[in-house]
Order: sequence, then structure tokens, then C-alpha cells
Amino acid sequence: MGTALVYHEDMTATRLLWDDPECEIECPERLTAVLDSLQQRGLEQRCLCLTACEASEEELGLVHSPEYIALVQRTQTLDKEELQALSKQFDAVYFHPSTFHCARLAVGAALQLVDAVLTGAVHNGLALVRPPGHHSQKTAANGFCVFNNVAIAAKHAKKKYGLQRILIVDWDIHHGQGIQYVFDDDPSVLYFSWHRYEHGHFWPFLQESDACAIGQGQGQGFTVNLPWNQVGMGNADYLAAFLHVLLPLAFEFDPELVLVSAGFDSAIGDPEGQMQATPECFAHLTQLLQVLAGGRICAVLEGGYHLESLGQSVCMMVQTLLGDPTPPLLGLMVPCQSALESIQSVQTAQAPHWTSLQQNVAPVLSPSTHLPEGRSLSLLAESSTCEVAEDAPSPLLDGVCLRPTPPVCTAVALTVPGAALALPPRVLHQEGSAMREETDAWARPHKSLFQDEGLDALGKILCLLSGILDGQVRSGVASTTPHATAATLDVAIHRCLSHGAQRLLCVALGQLDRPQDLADDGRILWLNIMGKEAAIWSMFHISTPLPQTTGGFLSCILGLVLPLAYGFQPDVVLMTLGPAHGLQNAEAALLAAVLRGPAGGRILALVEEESILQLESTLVQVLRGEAPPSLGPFLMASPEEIQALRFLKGQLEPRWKLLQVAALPPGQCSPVA
Ligand code: Q9C
Ligand code: ZN
Repeated sequence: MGTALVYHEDMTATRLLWDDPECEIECPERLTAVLDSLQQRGLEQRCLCLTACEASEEELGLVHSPEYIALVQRTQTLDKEELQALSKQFDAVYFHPSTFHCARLAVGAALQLVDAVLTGAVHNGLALVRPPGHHSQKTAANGFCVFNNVAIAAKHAKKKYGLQRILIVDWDIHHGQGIQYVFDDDPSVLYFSWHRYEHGHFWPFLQESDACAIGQGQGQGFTVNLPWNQVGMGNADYLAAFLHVLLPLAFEFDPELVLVSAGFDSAIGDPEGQMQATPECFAHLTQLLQVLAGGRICAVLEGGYHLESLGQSVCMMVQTLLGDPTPPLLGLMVPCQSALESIQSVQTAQAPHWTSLQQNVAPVLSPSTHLPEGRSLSLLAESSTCEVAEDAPSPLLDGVCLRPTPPVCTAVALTVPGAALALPPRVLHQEGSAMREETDAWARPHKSLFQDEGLDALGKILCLLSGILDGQVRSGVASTTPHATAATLDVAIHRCLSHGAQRLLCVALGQLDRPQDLADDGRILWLNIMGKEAAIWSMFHISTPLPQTTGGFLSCILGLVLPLAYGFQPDVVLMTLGPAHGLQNAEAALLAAVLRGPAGGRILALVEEESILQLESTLVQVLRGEAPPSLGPFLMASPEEIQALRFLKGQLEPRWKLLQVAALPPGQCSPVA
């Protein structure tokens, strides 16, 4: 099992044969640049490389008309003038004598990838293709696209494997209107696209790209458009879109397969998109999608025209598909006002169709907080434009981030004999221990650690924690002895601080109080998920009840825990399952999987002995990058759960801007000028 790369070098053949400034950016070097970066970083070698074959006419016919297929076929024998004349009949398209062959290979590559994933040959993969596909339609080429690779792949997955729910995530910076048209009335395909829109002033200038286009008939609610109305959207904006729109819907939809229309013209440096998201952002977007559909992700290249940015972004995605931890996301984690408005417009348009959105909309500012002219007297004045913050990293394209993987991916330190019998590769069963004097010194304030095997367990945990802090080990799972979980966590926190950790995120489940002597200086973000009442002692000391429904649990993770965690940008995460933590296996796995993101994969899971036997192997799997098990059927959050979350979010929003989902009152979609 692993990651597939599907490719054929013939796809570099098609190219523009005449002068056309609009089309010249879709060039063969796009593919060679991507392949070079993958090779340079040793990533191609780690994938299962498959050679693409041409799709059959029957397969093309899943989306395209026989007449259109015949028209593209005839371009093989046209001369340059004829090709140019035909190209003019379409919007932003060029044909080349090799176009038909390349476009059939592109579809074939997407289908082979779906086959490899759905037969279980690989977990996930990427098809590197030209021409791209998401703009092409039943009877028309459009926007460099000839056949609709991803739409055909979705039809194929439905037909050949009987899939009933497929999610398509289109993160290319253009609206994939071709995909939208194919599945407009089809509730079995949830199509999500974000795109540069500028109130209809950006190509392809369509009213149906706006948020209020939600699908037709049975398909209402299964088209999700998030229009960006300004350029300059960055990591925080993309992350907010995933946490507050895409992921709540995706979990409620519960897809069996995720297809990604993976265009990287949404990344920094791209001349088309003019956005600011860094390549690392695509590692995080990928990792967030990996918790869906058992990790079955098929990505297919769409746009991406800045060769350096494209190469780096693809590497980030592939490395994440391979299971490596994500690099930290840099920059201010503050979504801009325009992004918040866009996000709210989608929430408003989609809310009638999705339980998770009806319940998740944050307290909308009351009318009195709006100035007469409709501008918000908002809490977010600091972030009212999308310009890059001055202290944001300089256009990172100079610094090549190699994301070295430590030899030991995950280590396990256990107190229970018999656990950890069969560990997967690159997982270390840690036997080593800290020096006895050191362990004693750390344990001294805690009586509970001197009982039973307490000191032995602590010695192992200290050794594992040193490994994580020094970078020899990426992540770990450790068990604590009975009644000693709180004391162990206390020692672990002080150990991290004494090592020089600048920011430490503690997510504590069950009966664990915040250690008494911790300074409230912003170095520790303490989040307790337990009990009945939501409570806030400071912006860094928060308690929220553990929801009892899947819907409530997801709202808590996506709407509260992750916005706080990404906003805090911790060096290390301590996730602790203490007494009476009440978490199901699948919930613990999901939490661990998503908490790998904010701290570059540096996470230690401390689990009380009682739970370790049933949790150990699942936690190890997700920390290595495998998908968590399904949470089971989606159950609506209870009113009490929603109320608690609303209260917390309202209180915390002034400090933690990724929590914000409401900006202006819902705007109506207006006709394109
Ligand atoms: N400056 C893909 O990315 N030209 N197609 C727009 C606006 C057409 C993009 C001109 C862009 C097509 C797959
Ligand atoms: Zn594009």
C-alpha cells in the first residue's frame, strides 16, 4: 500500500503553435518541472509509478458527446492554420496535432488512479496530466481543457465500483464549471470549488460560479461554490474555508472516495490566481482531506502556471499523501474580511441543505453593530484587507523546505506488558529510559509517580519526549500508570518548557486539571475537553464539554479545537486521555490525526493505562499518516452542545481569529455586471 503517481511523457507533446498570450502559460514545462522537483526530493522513488494508457471512446462518452469526441479526434490531421481557426471557436483553448492523444492519456491516467485506489493497490495517488480537465464540457473545450478528466473519473467510479457518494474538491483557482454542469442535479457527487471571482469580473465571468449556485433538483446542496472576491487570499483564508465550509459538509456527506481537482494556480506566485497561499498550505489541505473516505484520495493535476511554485506545491501534496508530517504553516493566522464574507455567503446559501451548517453558524452580529452604510463595526478591523502582513514570511519560494523525515516516525512507550506486539515499519517500541536521577528529580513533586511502576513509566516517557523535542522521533504514544496521568502530564509540560518550547498545546480529555503553577504567559494553550460546562479562565485556558453526538464532536474539532490549534502555532502538542475521558476509538483517532497538523507532526499522546490496549494500534496508525476509522452515522448535535460552542467561540473570537465565521449579514448573490 502506498501512493501512486500516474504519468506518461507523451503528455508533454501538446503545445501552443502560434502567438496567444492567454494560452501560452499552459506549456509542456509544467509537467517536466513537476517531475524534476519530485525526483530532486526523492519523492518519485517513494511512489508506485504507473504509466498512463489512453482512455477508450466509451470512457470519454461518460461525459462527452460522440460528435465532440469526433471533432477532437479530427484535429490530429489538421494543419496549423486549421488548428488555430478551430481553437478560436472555443474560449481560451488551443489544439495541437497531439491534443487528442494527450487528452486521452490524461483521462486514462485519472481512471487508472481510481482503479488503483478502489482495488486497494494503493491508499491514494496523483495523476500528473496535460491538458487539464475541469473547464471542459459535454460538447466544448474550454480554458485549456479538452476532456473532463475528473468528471469522467467520478462517473467511472460510480459505474464500475457502484460508489454512491463521491466528493470532488476543486482547489484550482478557476471555477470548474465543466464539473459543475455534469453533476448539477446529481446528489451522489458533492462538488466543492473555490475560485477567484471578484464579483463576476474574473474569467470565466459566470453567474453560476457564485455561492448561490447550489445545484438543481435532487442535486440541490451538492454544488458548493466559494467565490473569492479579492486577490491575495492566503493560508488562513484557505484553512478557514476548509474548517468552516468544506469539512463540515464533507463529514456530513460521508464520501466513499475523494477526487481532487488539484490545480496549483491557487498558490503564491501564480500569475492567474494572484493569491498568497504558500506550498505548505497544500500539505495541510491534503492532510485534512485524508481523514475522509478512509484516506482514499485521487488527485488529478489541473492548473498551476508558476513553475517553481507549482513544483513545490505538488511536492507538498505528494509528501503528505505518502504519510509524512506536514511542515508548520507560517504567517499570521488571520482570515481577511473579504474571505469571511465569502465564507458566510456560502454558509447562508448551503444552510438549508446541511445540518452541520445550520447549527454551526456563529452568533451573527446583531444589526445594531453595523454602521448605516452596511460596513461592519467589527472585531476584526485589523484584518480588513487581504494584503500580506508585514512580518509574514517573504515569498518563500527561495527557501526550499525539504521536510526531512526522522528515521523513527512514531515511537511507543508502554507500561502494559503484551501491548505493542506487532508494530508496523518505522515504528519503534521504545525501551530506553531517562537517567534515574533525572526521572526522580522530575517526579519529586508528585506522590502518585512513586507508586507502583510510576517511575519506570515516567522514565520512558521522558526519554520519548526528549526524542521528540530533539527531532530524532516525530511523534509518540505512551501509557501512564493508574492515578498518575495528571502528574505525568504536569512533568511533560515542564519538560517541554525547560527544553525551550515557545508554544505548547495541551489538549486534555477527561478529569485533568490545569497544573497549578503554570504561568498564563501565552506559552501554553490549555484546552480541556470534559465535563458539563463550557468555561474560560483566560484566552489560553479553556474548558469545553465533550459532545455526545458525532455532529457535536465534529463541530467541536473543526469549529473550535483546530482554529485554536492552527492559530496558536505550537511547537509541540500533548494530547492526553485521562480518567473518564469518554472518547470512542474513532474519535480519539480523528483528534490525533488532525492535531498532527498544527505542530509539524510533533505530537505525544499520553493515554491512561486502562485505555491503552484498545487505543494503541489506532493511535500509532494515524500518527504514521494512515486514515482514522469512520465516526459512524452522522448524528445532529444537541442544542446544549451547540450553545456551549457558540458561547466559547463568541468569547474567544477577539483573540483567535480563525474562529470567526460571521462577518457581515448574509449578502444576496447579485447578477454579474
Ligand atoms: N486572466 C486552468 O487553470 N484565461 N484553466 C483566463 C484571465 C483562461 C485556466 C484569463 C484560464 C484557463 C485549468
Ligand atoms: Zn486554473
